[in-house]
Amino acid sequence: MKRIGVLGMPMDLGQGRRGVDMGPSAIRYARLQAVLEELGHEVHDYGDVDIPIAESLRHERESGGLSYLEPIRRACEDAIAHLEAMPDGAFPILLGGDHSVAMASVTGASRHRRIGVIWVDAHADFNTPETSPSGNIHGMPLAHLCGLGDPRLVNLGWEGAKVRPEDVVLIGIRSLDPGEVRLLRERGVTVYTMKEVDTLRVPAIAEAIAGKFKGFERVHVSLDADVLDPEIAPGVGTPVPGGLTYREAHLLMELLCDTGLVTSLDLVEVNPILDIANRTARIMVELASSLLGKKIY
Ligand code: 5AB
Ligand code: MN
Ligand code: MN
Ligand code: MN
Repeated sequence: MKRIGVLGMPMDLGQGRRGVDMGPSAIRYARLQAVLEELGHEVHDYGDVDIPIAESLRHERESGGLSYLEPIRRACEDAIAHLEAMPDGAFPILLGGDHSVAMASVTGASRHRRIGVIWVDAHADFNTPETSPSGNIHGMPLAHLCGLGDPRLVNLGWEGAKVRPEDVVLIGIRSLDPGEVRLLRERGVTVYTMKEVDTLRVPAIAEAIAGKFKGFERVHVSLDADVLDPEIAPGVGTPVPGGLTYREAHLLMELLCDTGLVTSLDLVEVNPILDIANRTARIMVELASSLLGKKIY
């Protein structure tokens, strides 16, 4: 039994297509709390962080090539404070929102500790302001967490990197920008693209991750809905064909659960405007339940 703390960040400032700000509602409507309580967990929902809507911020859009940097920074600082106020030993679930919210969750999880990060995504989100083709901050959180990029984002919470690049594992990758490829190689991040998912298969990847993070006090899973194949998860802003199947995604969560290592989770990038009858939010809730101990038998 875990004490789970849910926090929402209804924010779409980090990406070009509107709508992921409705992700926290969609995930709650998909019965996140009830599903986790049925597994025997104690769940406390702390509500949402206050986040301004894009329409009220038009004058803040441009800040040196980074769209909405200041409001995103403020929202993350606010979320970090909420996460730090959760009781010791709680298992935080952060509901996005665009993926820039992970700058808050990983920061919250990493204080004074070496942390492993498992980034489950079609994209690496490893752009810096210099390499980004879009200026959208949701394509940059992981680089900033590793200490690369704009100091205003690198120094969220406290000064400096929050995770070592060699303690980061990416899974499901199938869309990278040229600058990301260079940075990921240079920094020694472990990358399982869809090619490795197809050839090694999920069990071998999960086993390698369990070995890599053995003995870590904290391991964070950041789950971007667009890692799933768009056929099963249409409600995402940046769909890329050829993603994880329904069973591959569940198996990954089931095997990560078996490692007993995971201590926090993000559910991000669900876009209800583009979804079909909340299907994508429902799958994200199911995946959370697999990660948090759902057993068939
Ligand atoms: B997501 C792109 N690499 O930087 C960029 O959905 C897409 O959080 C980023 O993974 C996708 O704009 C960010 C082209
Ligand atoms: Mn992402
Ligand atoms: Mn993505
Ligand atoms: Mn996305």
